Amino acid sequence: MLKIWGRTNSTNVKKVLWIAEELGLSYDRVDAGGAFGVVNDPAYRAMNPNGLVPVIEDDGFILWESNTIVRYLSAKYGADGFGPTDLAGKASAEKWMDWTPATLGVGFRDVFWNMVRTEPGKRDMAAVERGIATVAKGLAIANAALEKQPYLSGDVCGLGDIPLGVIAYGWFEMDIERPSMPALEAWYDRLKQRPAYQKAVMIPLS
Ligand SMILES: N[C@@H](CCC(=O)N[C@@H](CS)C(=O)NCC(=O)O)C(=O)O
Repeated sequence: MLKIWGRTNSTNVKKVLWIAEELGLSYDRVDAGGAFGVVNDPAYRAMNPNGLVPVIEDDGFILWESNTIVRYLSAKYGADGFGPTDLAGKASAEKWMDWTPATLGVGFRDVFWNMVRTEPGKRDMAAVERGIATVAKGLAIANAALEKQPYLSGDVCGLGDIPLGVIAYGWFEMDIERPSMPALEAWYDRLKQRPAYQKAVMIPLS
């Protein structure tokens, strides 16, 4: 059976849990990372020398890097993949997978760590403000794309929606001021209707 290492509150682990739920996969999940430790155990480091979560083991095959795992599971277990299968449609969707951490990753982390994982008196609010500005600038690009199509993957939800979908939950649920982006908000509302998203992503922020 598929095995997934990673704590459920991790942005990168959520991507893997979400695709696993979308594909209806059975899996064993092992808590790892953060307060659970495990990631520095020699056996874990042998699987992932980065000491980060997530990692999967599938029929003896070990894989790390969340977006790569999402692609792998979709290709292996999705009857028609998850999202576009034609080459151009798939590439158009997948660009959002790579764009999301590259464009929003650092800014989102600064906002999230301060607002969710740091006591109010100890927050670096300058970093929060900078992070919000960076994320908002990036999200405006996604908002413009979503004015033309219902999902980042095209007409149906797919691979391209997964990384930003996970970040969107944090963005919209944190106690921060956000600029209005109607197309992005409508897309987020659509994601919230999905049982797999509800189960894997919509858990209390921690
Ligand atoms: N590029 C990696 C990043 C993985 C990563 O940074 N994971 C974080 C959690 S979101 C982590 O392992 N942090 C240390 C820990 O949880 O102990 C991926 O996408 O899988």
